[in-house]
Amino acid sequence: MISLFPGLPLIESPLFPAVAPSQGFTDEEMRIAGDLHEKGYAVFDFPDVDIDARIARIQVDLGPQYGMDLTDPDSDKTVGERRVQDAWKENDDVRAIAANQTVINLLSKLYGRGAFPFQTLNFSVGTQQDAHSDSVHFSSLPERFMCGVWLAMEDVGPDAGPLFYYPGSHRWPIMTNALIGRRGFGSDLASAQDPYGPAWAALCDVHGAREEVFLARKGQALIWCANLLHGGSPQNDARLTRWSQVTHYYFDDCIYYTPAFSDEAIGQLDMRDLVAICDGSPRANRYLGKEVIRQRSDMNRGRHGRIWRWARRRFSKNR
Ligand SMILES: O=C(O)CCC(=O)C(=O)O
Ligand SMILES: [Fe+2]
Repeated sequence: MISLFPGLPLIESPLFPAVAPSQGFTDEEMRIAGDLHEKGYAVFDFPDVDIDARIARIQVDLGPQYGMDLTDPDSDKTVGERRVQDAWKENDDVRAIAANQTVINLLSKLYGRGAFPFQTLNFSVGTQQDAHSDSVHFSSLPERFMCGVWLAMEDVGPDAGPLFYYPGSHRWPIMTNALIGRRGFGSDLASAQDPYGPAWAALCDVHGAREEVFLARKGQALIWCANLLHGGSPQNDARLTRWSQVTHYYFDDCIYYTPAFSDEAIGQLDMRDLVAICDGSPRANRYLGKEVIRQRSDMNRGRHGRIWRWARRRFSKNR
């Protein structure tokens, strides 16, 4: 029966309740799968016996990049850089967390396709990011084959800007340019998520959605589905750190692209050139088993096209 909808992740399939019992899940895997299906997120203990040592090394290694004064407990920790993107390229521990084989195996089982990590973000403090779903930044065709795994690298209290989310929002319409009536391909928006903000707020209103926060314990992790609405709560106490790592995963045999800068209906896709963190190899865009070759003209245009990449290297320090 599962083969009826190979274009949907197992945990997001309407057939999930009928097919889940025959997937060979352990009790813990079944709990995680059920939470993802129902609520769009699931919490688990990060499966790495060396996690404390890794966290300590990451804090020492990445610490200077954030420009905070860690020697003074009363100093403002929010002054400098809040995030370091793709530290996996230089830092073995960030890479080991992203490429954790137990997590990759779990995600592959939950989604029904091979998972691979493609991006890391390391935060020293809360992001205070507005509610958004990651699917406007990175999505797949077929859609929903993307997820984030957020790891608490210290205990996170209510004043440190904890992660928040709206349980069940993964089932709301996926935000696209078509939905809000905007052209995206080749546009030069400063923010990929701002144009969708009022539409997400309206959905929260009509659903009477209640925000939940994740007061995480160090070493706990949370998987969020591609379309779960989430963000970072306000950081009430600027003296606090909120060390955390997010790893974003895609799944095999998909087109990987940025919806905010695409117009799907007319075939203008801002496709990504990906490298899988777990083996360092490129992952081509594929659709139903066949590689999708981009048109030469499209390779130059779009947010991830050659012209944009050149301009970004030339004019910007860190985007
Ligand atoms: O850590 C947070 O506050 C949110 C991070 C986030 O939204 C993301 O990495 O996609
Ligand atoms: Fe996000």
